[in-house]
Amino acid sequence: MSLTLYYHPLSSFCWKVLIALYENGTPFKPLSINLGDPEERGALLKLWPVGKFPVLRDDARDRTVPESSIIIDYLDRYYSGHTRFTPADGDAAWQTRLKDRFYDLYVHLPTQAIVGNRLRPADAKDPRGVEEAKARLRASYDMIEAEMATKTWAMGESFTIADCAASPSLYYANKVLPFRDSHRHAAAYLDRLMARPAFTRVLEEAKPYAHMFPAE
Ligand SMILES: N[C@@H](CCC(=O)N[C@@H](CS)C(=O)NCC(=O)O)C(=O)O
Repeated sequence: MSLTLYYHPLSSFCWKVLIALYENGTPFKPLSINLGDPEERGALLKLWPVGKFPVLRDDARDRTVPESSIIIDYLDRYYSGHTRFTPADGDAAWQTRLKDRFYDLYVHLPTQAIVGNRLRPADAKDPRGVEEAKARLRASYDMIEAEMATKTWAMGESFTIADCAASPSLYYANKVLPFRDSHRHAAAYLDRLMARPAFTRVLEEAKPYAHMFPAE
């Protein structure tokens, strides 16, 4: 098996790539990294000095691929399967990538900021940053609500990289700023994502670690 994924079962950006791998049944070796363990963190830093996961190592092609969107692009190109994550058509391609960026930058990152604030010591909290992140999320929820009134997946009828990005970001966003009562189309979209077998599997595998998610 040539692919190894450096990841953690609770990490939201790792979920995005796991969904893509499970979607196509791509064989890979999962290597869970505990960032609190200096040796395991060192192994990750050696591959990608930024120190963030997911990182994919492909021994067959002697490539190290960081960044969730880039990993999915790489899988689409060299280990493609039934689900193609970015359409070949030019306009559909850039629109799909735009949605991938939207979910990462305007749903996932503000969510991460709110979760990150929960992990800060009491004397280092950033209430202003949290308020800004919540305002960003509210604006994003409104956009998603309008979009998903008429669509099954982010791009319409095909499941793409944008849905891989939407799955963890909406799942965790709903935990830090719930939207089920205020945005019913966005909530129905999250339900569809959670019922997709690849994401259901990711959620099941994360269950033993769920207690590590910081409450308030
Ligand atoms: N832009 C990156 C973001 C990756 C990221 O933020 N990963 C988090 C886990 S969800 C991480 O590694 N956090 C550990 C740290 O920042 O030290 C991607 O798309 O892969």
